[in-house]
Formats: sequence, structure tokens, C-alpha cells
Amino acid sequence: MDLGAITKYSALHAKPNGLILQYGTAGFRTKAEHLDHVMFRMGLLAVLRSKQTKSTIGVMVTASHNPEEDNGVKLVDPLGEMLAPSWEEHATCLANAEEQDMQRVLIDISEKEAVNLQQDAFVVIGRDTRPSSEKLSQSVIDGVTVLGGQFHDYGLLTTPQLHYMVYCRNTGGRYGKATIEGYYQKLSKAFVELTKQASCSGDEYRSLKVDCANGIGALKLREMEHYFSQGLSVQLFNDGSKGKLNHLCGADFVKSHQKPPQDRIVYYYHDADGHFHLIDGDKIATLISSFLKELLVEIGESLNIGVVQTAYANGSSTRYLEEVMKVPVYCTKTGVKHLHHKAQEFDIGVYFEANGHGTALFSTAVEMKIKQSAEQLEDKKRKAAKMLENIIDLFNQAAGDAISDMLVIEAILALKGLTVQQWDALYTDLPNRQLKVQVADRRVISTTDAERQAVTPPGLQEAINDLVKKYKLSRAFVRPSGTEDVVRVYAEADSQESADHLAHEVSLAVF
Ligand code: 16G
Repeated sequence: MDLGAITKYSALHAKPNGLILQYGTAGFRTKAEHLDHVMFRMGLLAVLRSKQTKSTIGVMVTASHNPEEDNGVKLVDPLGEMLAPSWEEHATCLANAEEQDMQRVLIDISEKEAVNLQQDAFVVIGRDTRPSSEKLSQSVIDGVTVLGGQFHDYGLLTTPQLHYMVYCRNTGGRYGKATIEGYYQKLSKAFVELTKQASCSGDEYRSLKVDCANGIGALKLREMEHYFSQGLSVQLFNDGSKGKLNHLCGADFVKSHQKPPQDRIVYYYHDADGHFHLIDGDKIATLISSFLKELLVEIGESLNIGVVQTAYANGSSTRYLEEVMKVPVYCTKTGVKHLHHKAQEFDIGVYFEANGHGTALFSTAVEMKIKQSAEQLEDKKRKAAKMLENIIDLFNQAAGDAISDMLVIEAILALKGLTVQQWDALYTDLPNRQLKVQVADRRVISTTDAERQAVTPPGLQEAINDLVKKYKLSRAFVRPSGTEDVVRVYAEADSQESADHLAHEVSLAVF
């Protein structure tokens, strides 16, 4: 380590005194103007992690659904997954070290993790379209280079695309080519193969209107459009040409406000009475897992499928999956990393948060078995195996990915000849309400049982239990947000009025 150079560069990315941040659910997130030092230091940390794992590590500069003024950063581990928890702690320590202690913390981490400093390091970087992102990603690069790391800057990418790149680079190209064309080609080839087999083809192909939240999705979907010009037409709304990022639009806005964006979102419709119907992550998990199960029955394979949800999953979806579809359902804490980890335990793990984050994971043994079946089996079985092989390719298994999920859904709807309304009618959601509560310190609330029970402050869970008893088919929980300085309240019950009351009463109990 060239300590002199690190000190010199670090001073150019100095930490504001006293500022404390935490590597939360999805990395660091706060106002963009407070993040320069964090970016530089995450560049340093990515080099250490790369040396330790002897693999390419990703750094993504984004604050995803947060307001445009915010920004953030997260690291991507070798197989495209989120950073390991012990390194999240290192990230927090490094980001919070005062200028004079920074070097010592850096050395401590390398010693604790037995990092061989002679090892080469390679870091790939991506960023979203926020005005602050380009400069901040430059600070990441400063951190990488001062520790002697090599890097490739992909520039503008969606987060799942960066996860895909990292996964490809560390698996010797077996998963796909680590370029943006490689990503588009892999997905569009699988999509075109799949939809060829749908009975309604030709003129009947579907047309989708997509809410791009005025962000990176617009840019990338536009680039991708011509790869699947056959079979699907997409029209982009909130494409960044006039509106502000995530302002009154985007999946997070729609899910938490249960109303349409000023323009459009993926998968909602108005019924004949003009009512708004959102098709959320729970419905997506149901569609996907039932389709995969049907294919397996057709092929004659009995593999173990599991569905992973969070406490936000609508009670009706859990009941439908368990009782009607007979698939086991598991609940984890909020945040993709927790669901992803759990889903890895199954032959086929389907995970979705109600807000739409999710994907399906297939074990290597399953992928090989299906490939063999697609070659060896006959007729109908072979066709089903081929379909499964393509659908596996269409999923981004490195991370939940809205573009890939959209193509999976479109392919399944086309193959099953289902309309969005028929899909939505699989089960009826229990009415629910989400609220945000501002408190002095949200850390006084801690939870257990996948965030369904409050442990502290004392008495809170008992108060919630008493409130829940007043309503039918009811359930409620509170948890501190991992991305904003608020406490989130969720309630569901047999009517909207009851869900609203319950949520309100629980939010009063939080104070
Ligand atoms: C982040 C998470 C998402 C989670 C959300 C919860 C990733 C990639 N994203 O967006 O999974 O649902 O945070 O936010 O992990 P909250 O903690 O503020 O409720």
C-alpha cells in the first residue's frame, strides 16, 4: 500500500467531520453532496475485496427509488450477489473513520481478512442517470486506482446489469458475455425462442406501456427495443425527457401510494368501473412459480421449488401459494440480499418482494438436468424442457431485474394465453395500507421473526397485538426503514377501512 498516495488522495475526498452513515439494506444512501468521501473509500474497499476473493468486484453508484437529490453506492460480490455481511461492517467502519484514522482502518480490514496485497485487483463500475452520479463514480475510480486496482467503467447501467456483468466476468463467460450487447443478446434470444411457441403470434403481439420513472430504465429499454422487435412492442413513458427522477412515478411510488403514476407503470390496469388494479411482486411470484411447476410436471421431473417472500407479502398470496399451488413459502427480512440467500437453498427458488424486486434461481444441477432433457426427451416432454431451458436464460440470476422480469412475464402470458386481468384474478388481495412515521430515532425499534415482531421498545408488540385483535383477517407490523429515516407501518385486514384504521392506530403506538 502506498500510504503517502492514499493520504494525499483521501484529502481530496475529505470526510465532513462527524458525519456517520451506515451500509444499509442496499448500500449507503443519503444526499449526494455528502457522499464524495464514501465513494472514494468504497473504491478502496472494492480493491481489497477483489484481492481477497481473487475476483472482479462491482461498484454501483445509485440511490435507486430515492429522490433525485440523493445518491448512494453498493458493492457487488463475485457471483453477482450483494456484499457479504462481514464486509458491510467493514464498509461502515471505513466510511465513518475520521480522516486521520482512515489508513489505520484500511490496514485493520486487510489484516482481519488476510488480504494478500500483492494480488491483482479488478473492479467494474456502473452508475445511474442522476446528475451527481458521474462525478461520484469518478471518486470511486480515484479510490480504485490509488490502491493499484485495475478497473472498467461501464458508465450508465441499470443495477441488475452491473450484477450480470460481475457474474459473467467471474464465471469465465459461461453465464454470458460481460458486455451490454451480451446482456441484450442473451435475454432477447431466450425471449424470441420462447414466444415463438405461443399460439397467439403474428399480429396479436402485445403492446406494453412502461413507466420508466424518468431514470436509467428508459435509456436501457430503448437500447434493447430493437433486439426483440418481433413479439413485443414497448412504449416508454416517464422516459426522462421532461419529468424528474422518481417524482410522482416509478414502482416505489405506485406501490406505496396504491395509485397510478402521473404516467404509466409496468402491470396495472383499470377495470370496467375505472378501478385501479396493481399487479405486484406477489402476483408475479405466483405466475412464475405456477408456470415452472407446470413445466416440471410436463417434463416428469420432481424438483424442489420454494417461494421466498417478505412480511409485506399479501396474506392472500401466501395462502394461495401454500394451499392451492402447494408450494412451500418462506419469509425473510426485507432487502433483496436476504431473499436471494434463502432462494439459493432450493433446486428452484423463486423470490419476490411485494414491491416487485425479485427473480428465480436455478441450481447448477437443475440447469444441467434440463439441458440434457431438452436434448434427450421426446415430443411434448422435450418441448417443455426446451421452454424451461429458455426461461432459465431469460432470468437474470445475478439479481432481480425489471427488464428481464418483464420479458419473463410477457413470455408466460403469451404461452399460457392469459390476459393481465385473468392473471390478476388468480386470487384477491387482502386490503392493506402502508404508512411512514417520522420518529426521533428509528433505531429504538428492533424486530425479529423476519421483521414480523417488534422486540423493542418494550410494550410495542403487545400494543400491536391488541390492536390487531380488533379486526378480522388482520395483521400488522412495524420496522425501521433501511433506506430512509422513517419507520414503516404495514397493516392488512378484511376491508380497506379496517386496514386504514389499523395502520393509523399502529402508527400512533410507535411514538
Ligand atoms: C431497497 C432494497 C429492496 C427493499 C427496499 C426496502 C435492494 C436491491 N433493494 O430498495 O429490496 O425492498 O430497499 O426499503 O436490496 P426500506 O428498508 O426503506 O423499506
